[in-house]
Amino acid sequence: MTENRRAAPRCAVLVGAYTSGKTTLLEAMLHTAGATRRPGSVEQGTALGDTSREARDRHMSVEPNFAHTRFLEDPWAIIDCPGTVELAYDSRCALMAADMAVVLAEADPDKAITLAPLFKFLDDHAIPHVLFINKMDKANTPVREVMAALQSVSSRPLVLRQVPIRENERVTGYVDLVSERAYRYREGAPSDLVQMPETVAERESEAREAMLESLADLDDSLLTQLLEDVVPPPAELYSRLTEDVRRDLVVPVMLGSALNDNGVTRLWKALRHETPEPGAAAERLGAPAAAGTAGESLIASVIKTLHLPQAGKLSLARIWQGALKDGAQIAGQRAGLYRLHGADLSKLTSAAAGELVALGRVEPLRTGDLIAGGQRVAEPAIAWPQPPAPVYSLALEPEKRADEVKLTTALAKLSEEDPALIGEHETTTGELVLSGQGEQHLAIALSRLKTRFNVAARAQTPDTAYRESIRKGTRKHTRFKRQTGGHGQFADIQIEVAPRPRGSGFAFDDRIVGGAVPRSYIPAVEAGAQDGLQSGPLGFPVVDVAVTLVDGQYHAVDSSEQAFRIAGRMAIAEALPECEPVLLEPVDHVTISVPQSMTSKVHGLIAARRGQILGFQGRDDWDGWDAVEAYIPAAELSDMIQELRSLTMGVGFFERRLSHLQELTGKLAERVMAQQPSQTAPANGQR
Ligand SMILES: Nc1nc2c(ncn2[C@@H]2O[C@H](COP(=O)(O)OP(=O)(O)O)[C@@H](O)[C@H]2O)c(=O)[nH]1
Ligand SMILES: [Mg+2]
Repeated sequence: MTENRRAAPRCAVLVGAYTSGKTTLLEAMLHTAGATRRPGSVEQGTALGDTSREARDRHMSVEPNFAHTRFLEDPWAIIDCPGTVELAYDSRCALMAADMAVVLAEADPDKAITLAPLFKFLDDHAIPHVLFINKMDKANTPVREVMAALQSVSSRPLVLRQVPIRENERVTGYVDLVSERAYRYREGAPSDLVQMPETVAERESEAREAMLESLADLDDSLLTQLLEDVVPPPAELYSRLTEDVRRDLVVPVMLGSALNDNGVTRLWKALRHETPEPGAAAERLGAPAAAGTAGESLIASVIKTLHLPQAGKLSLARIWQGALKDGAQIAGQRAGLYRLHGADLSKLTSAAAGELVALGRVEPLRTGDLIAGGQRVAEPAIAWPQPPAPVYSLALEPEKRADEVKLTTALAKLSEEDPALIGEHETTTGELVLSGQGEQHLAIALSRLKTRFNVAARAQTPDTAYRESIRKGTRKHTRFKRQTGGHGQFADIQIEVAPRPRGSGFAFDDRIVGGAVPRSYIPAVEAGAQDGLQSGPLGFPVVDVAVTLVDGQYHAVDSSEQAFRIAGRMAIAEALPECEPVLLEPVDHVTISVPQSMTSKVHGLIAARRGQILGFQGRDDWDGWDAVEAYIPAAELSDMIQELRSLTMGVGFFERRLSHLQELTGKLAERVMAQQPSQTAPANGQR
């Protein structure tokens, strides 16, 4: 790197488990880079990030925090992502446009598994990343053990770059394995170069050996040198590392304490050398292909959408090519140009390739959009990752009836901000159902509805879409007759009702001969039957029933379509109670994904929820993970994600789709019916 080069702004994204110290590391990075005089504190609420009401209430990041700074003249954007699994999609969108990810871990082998989904995502997309083992100030597990646990969940080799120096059980510094220099940590200040302590020498040479072997696995000339006992010069090692990291072939591992600024300058330097130019991320997103022949036209990717009370809609976008001026036309609209830094939104006049900017009020833009030449690319060559399948839902109702429309509009904005949130009117139950990644995810959404959109909503477990059917058939003769003033109403029908196979739906037929019921009235009987099936004797829609009109009578003056429709409905209402009604519950086909060591726990979970295991097998796209398939009643799925996560350290997840309806009898059925408020009125009460 030449010193006079004007570097394009690069983007590092901080990810990792919840409470591993990402937001604290962002503070330490800004402080170390000289952007702040003293680091803010998560504990004291003085950090740059986590300023929203929802973040403060929960003492955790609930949305990405954006920051901009310079380190040794190079411009950087840093995105600090929320760590909870329920908000993982935000991190994934940020990672898509990252030049480098910094994965935070704690020095705790038991927590390593929580990083498995993140490592898989990074490696599936070949996103360069470094691992920062944080909280070394209170770590007492040997780094070797932590490394082994982390390696078991990473498909790429982890290369330890530092070994800790311990004095009296405390980590007081580190040895850099490339330069073989020892440093002593100082609180809130750069480390001091010191003499390498005797006690660490053996561990140092062993770890250095391991590092060299990992690098030699990827490079023949290095391998030859090692075999010939030639000591490769640091410059060569640095350049090998840089190359391998940029291609996501190895993952360097660094140690530190974000809280005390320890190891943070070292991390910055690694980022400075090893982070590729923005072109690599642009390539990953298919940006050059979108450029076509237009060499200098604007290309950018939208990584996050926000709706802020004052600013309105903001699309956070990374520019890959071209320059962007305030007021430029994007997707047919005039885009305001801003920079979002913490909670501060400042106006920009122009921005260049590499920058992370906020575009104001461009309504058509969505997260994941590729913009080329001022237009959205309709079908980008490289697809943006889909939001995860919803695993938890709540039925919402505005506290004030008049807020119905306001609630739907606000939900639409929330799903624009976070596509992992889905608000939908459920046709089967008539409820407005909000679905997402878990209790916390939805609680945050409900809070935002109130604080940002001023709509209060009540939430409850959504209704299960129960149905009912019949076990045997019957024949019914029904006469509808009424004399009201002038001419009356008259319809007389005989129907046969019979059960049909499960899943085959409703069927109607007639065996009318000799015009006992005129042809023109027969469809009215069918419509009436369907009316009657809307709600059966148990209070639920009736399915899988055959109705046959077998005979009837009419009156030349008093009969009408309406009269036959009413008769059809009455006949069904009278017939069904004689047909052994039976409750049906929806059963979903569920695929649960978990690390193989946890598969047996999942079997227990399925059994406890009246599920039926169909089988399990290793996931072909994920080493060490199983996919367990089962039929599980939908009613048992409403809170399953909580239990699954508590059994699997948060990493298990599932996908579901409605499979079929199945009979529900006994106590469970009684309970469902007792809770059903809209029991049908008796048949003759329907007039
Ligand atoms: N001892 C110690 N605590 C830390 C360190 N970094 C962060 N913490 C604490 O860990 C907690 C979670 O930190 P935070 O930055 O919010 O984690 P995040 O969820 O990853 O953003 C806070 O109480 C921090 O003060 C560290 O290096 N050492
Ligand atoms: Mg945080």
